[in-house]
Amino acid sequence: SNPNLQSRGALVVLEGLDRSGKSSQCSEIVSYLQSIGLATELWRFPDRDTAVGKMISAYLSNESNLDDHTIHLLFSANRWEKRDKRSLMEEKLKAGTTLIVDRYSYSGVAFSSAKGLDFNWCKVPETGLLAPDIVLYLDITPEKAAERGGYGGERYERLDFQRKVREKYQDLQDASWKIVDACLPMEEVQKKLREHVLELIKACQNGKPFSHLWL
Ligand code: FDM
Ligand code: MG
Repeated sequence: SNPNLQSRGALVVLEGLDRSGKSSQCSEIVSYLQSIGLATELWRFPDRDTAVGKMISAYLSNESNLDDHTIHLLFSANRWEKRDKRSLMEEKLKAGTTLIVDRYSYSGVAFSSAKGLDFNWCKVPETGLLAPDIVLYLDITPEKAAERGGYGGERYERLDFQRKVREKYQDLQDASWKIVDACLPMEEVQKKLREHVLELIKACQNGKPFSHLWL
């Protein structure tokens, strides 16, 4: 049989600035898909529970300092380590589970290049990871995002820096991206995301082939 025509789950990535509503919308989509009987899991990067994730977490909370290149590679390693022994991500998808992923390689490139690291250098360690079937970008200006109760105390949660990140996100957009206005009422954002995801899940059930970064 043609392996390209195997039914599988969808790899859905949500991206956006801090306070764009990503995490809430991720949980919402997961509950919705599960409620209509679709096998779905919520993933997020960084995954702070792994050994590498703990180093990332210490860095983000300013408990440790690392060279910009070093932390960039740790974020990337945190995605690669999900392939320990076997590709957990691909296995889940092949088993028919849809993965809703809160941040992925695009955050990796956008945040590190916003610090001044070379954009193409930032992309290299992500090469060969599974490409998402869709990137749902929750678009918001950093000013509007800041109005939503402000940022927490983590590194990167500053208006001037978020402005740079938004520009880098714009340079990363490709055909797999859907831009959703994050300032619409929450129910409308929710509705748009659900529509995109349901259409995609159908395509994946019909054997949409996998692809890898960078498309
Ligand atoms: N971040 C996230 C990066 O700098 N690189 C990455 O590869 C990823 C996945 O980590 F400021 C940044 C983005 C954000 C911070 O993310 C922590 P959460 O979603 O706020 O936990
Ligand atoms: Mg954050």
